[in-house]
Amino acid sequence: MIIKKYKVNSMNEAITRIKYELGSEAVIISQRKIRKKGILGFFSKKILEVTAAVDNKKREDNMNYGIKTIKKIVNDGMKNNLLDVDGKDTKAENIDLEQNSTRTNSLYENSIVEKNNDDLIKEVQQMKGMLNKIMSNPYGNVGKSELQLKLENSDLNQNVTKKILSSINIMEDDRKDEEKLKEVVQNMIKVDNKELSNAVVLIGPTGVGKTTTIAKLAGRLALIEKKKIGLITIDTYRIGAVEQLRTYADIMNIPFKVVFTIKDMEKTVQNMKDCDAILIDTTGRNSKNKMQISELRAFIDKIKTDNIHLVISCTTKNRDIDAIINGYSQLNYNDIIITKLDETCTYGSILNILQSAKKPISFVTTGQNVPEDIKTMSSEELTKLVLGEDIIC
Ligand SMILES: Nc1nc2c(ncn2[C@@H]2O[C@H](COP(=O)(O)OP(=O)(O)OP(=O)(O)O)[C@@H](O)[C@H]2O)c(=O)[nH]1
Ligand SMILES: [Mg+2]
Repeated sequence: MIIKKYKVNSMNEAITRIKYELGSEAVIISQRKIRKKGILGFFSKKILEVTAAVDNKKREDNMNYGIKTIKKIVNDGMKNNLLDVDGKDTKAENIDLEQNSTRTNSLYENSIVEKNNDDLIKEVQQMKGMLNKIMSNPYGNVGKSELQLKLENSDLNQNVTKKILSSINIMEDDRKDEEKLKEVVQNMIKVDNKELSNAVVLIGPTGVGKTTTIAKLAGRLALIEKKKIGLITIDTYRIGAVEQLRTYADIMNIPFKVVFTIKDMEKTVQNMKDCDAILIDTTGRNSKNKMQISELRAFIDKIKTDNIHLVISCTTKNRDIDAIINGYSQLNYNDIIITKLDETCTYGSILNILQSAKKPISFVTTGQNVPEDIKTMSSEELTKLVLGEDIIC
């Protein structure tokens, strides 16, 4: 037990000094007003004498607790950053600290050596090792498996990466990780190859390639598969949008109608019911604009189809994918079309999109040429793209 007296001008000053010298565990035992000693003291203002005490053992326990807490924080940080740090490599031999951390740690060491506490020294040394690892690895790559780096390099987002890695972890066979990876990714990609019939609606953000994809599909169905096709657009919003599709319709000699009002929608689809498939183009809408999405929904509800495809570009930023998928979810789309595969070299976004939407992929588009730059791909082919084993030129 340490007991100490403080002569101070106020209680505040006493508390500050006690905390600084004895620590926050110290308790005040007594306080009284006194005059300074000596003849001059008799005429001086009274001061405060505060007696405080602290239990040595408690202080030491606190310090141990503090070190354990810091160690835990460092450990957690390591786990978050490095995923599989097991603590084995954190021996004192690895210590090669940068200047700042050496200074901080030596403060700890001095007080510990004074106490002759071997356990504490060991713990601090372990902390040094761990801090050293974190500092020598600013990008957090140490401890990441090759597999994890491969997934990250393919632009797969964190959630999808975690999902893949945990699926691989619970697979109990002797195959190589690479083989397991392919199987896991392939199982995550669902493809919808059903024939296009009745009313087929394409929706999606602005500029992703809806109209071009409609023209490609029309070309494929009418010119190659020799089917009777009708074209409808409700995009009377963007200047030139109607003319864009009318041009394709004229070249392919396909009936083409423009729908201006919700009231006309049902009737126009009805009038084309002798077609094998009616392809309906829509206005590109900002997924964050609920009004625009609701307006679009009012049109689509009149079409009464379960052939709604959300068109989204492969070049969409990971962070925007979820917003688009969520924004359009109220339109109850059935499939995903991913466009502009030719504009990127990493295809992780394909899996990010499909995982976020939880819908199958129907088509991919691979360039601006109508009608040839559109195709269906198997989950095996898409897996190769996602894992960087194939590329679209
Ligand atoms: N590189 C590439 N460009 C494409 C592809 N598909 C469409 N485009 C181009 O993307 C641009 C926009 O295409 P649109 O078909 O007008 O896109 P949209 O979604 O109808 O656009 P809005 O109607 O304005 O919402 C055009 O320049 C197309 O040629 C593709 O697969 N690859
Ligand atoms: Mg368009």
